[in-house]
Amino acid sequence: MFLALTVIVIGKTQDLLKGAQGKSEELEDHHLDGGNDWNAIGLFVFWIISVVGIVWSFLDARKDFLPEASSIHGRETDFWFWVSMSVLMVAFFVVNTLLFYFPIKYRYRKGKKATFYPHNNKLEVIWTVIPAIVMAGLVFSGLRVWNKVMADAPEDAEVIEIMGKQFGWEVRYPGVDDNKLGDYDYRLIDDAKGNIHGIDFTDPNSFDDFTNSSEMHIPKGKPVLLKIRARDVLHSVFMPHMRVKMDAVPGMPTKFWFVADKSTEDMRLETGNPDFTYEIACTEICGRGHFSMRLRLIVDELEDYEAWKKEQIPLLSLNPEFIEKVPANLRARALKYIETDEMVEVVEVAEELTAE
Ligand SMILES: [Cu+2]
Repeated sequence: MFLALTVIVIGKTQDLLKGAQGKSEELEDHHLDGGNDWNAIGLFVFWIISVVGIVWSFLDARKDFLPEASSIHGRETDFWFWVSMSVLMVAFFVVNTLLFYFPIKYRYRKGKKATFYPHNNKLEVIWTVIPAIVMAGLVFSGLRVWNKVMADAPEDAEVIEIMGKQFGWEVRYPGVDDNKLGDYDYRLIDDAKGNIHGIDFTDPNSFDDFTNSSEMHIPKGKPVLLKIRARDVLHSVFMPHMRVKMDAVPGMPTKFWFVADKSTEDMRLETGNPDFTYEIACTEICGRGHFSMRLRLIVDELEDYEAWKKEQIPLLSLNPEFIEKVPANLRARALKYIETDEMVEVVEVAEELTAE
């Protein structure tokens, strides 16, 4: 196919060169008359086929579009996305229709002379000012929404940390007692000893922190502040249904706050799909296991979320040896998380299992 096209193009070029060298008398009628008609019509047909293709591919892809956003800011950003899309589509169709129509209207015809029309100030002003106003309108309305999304989270927001690593997401919750995440330091990361987050146990806020790497729970209708970080390379937190996307950068914490207002259960009813589940994906190619960085996201009703939180076991309870890192004056407070009823139970079950 490509070779055939090359041969045709070379042939055409040779004809044109002959024309330029003044040997064109008998070529003129054939190539510059009939040929021009066909070129002009061909271009316009190409445009019509393209329009059909564009409309078809858009309609065909609609079934794969994301459902309506499940977050408040998400519906606002979607609205402006579609406003921009509509403006661009109108401009695209008008400009290209003219572009492909002009070769027909102004094609060569015997005896027809071209007009010399080098400049028109009025036209220049119109096609500079109108797009400038429309573009500025789009940019500023987008910026207004962006500033809202990036503003500080409300005081009462649920703070949750999500950390990207090769390859998976580690989620840390501030616990039920203080709603504050404990400090961390990358130098404290110790996979072998279970401190994958590098939590600093000299900070009492860390005592009740609990973690999860298999799924993430968030409450419905309450602001959630995601504190985002990465342990090794660049990752990117993407919650498509929430329209949340933010890079996770090693050494440079980022954040994103939002309000999810449709629970997983709501979405199951809305989509009619009993298996519907929200998800988090990594959208930064971060290595060979990038594809596997999928995390289930569960949006619970507030009461269910609070109940779920109470069932979770703090990291300190799961790894009592971390008590060694706790300064002596804070040990009494830390011990509370080790000598709990649940922990006694866990130890008993573990003993039973080993006995078997
Ligand atoms: Cu990643």
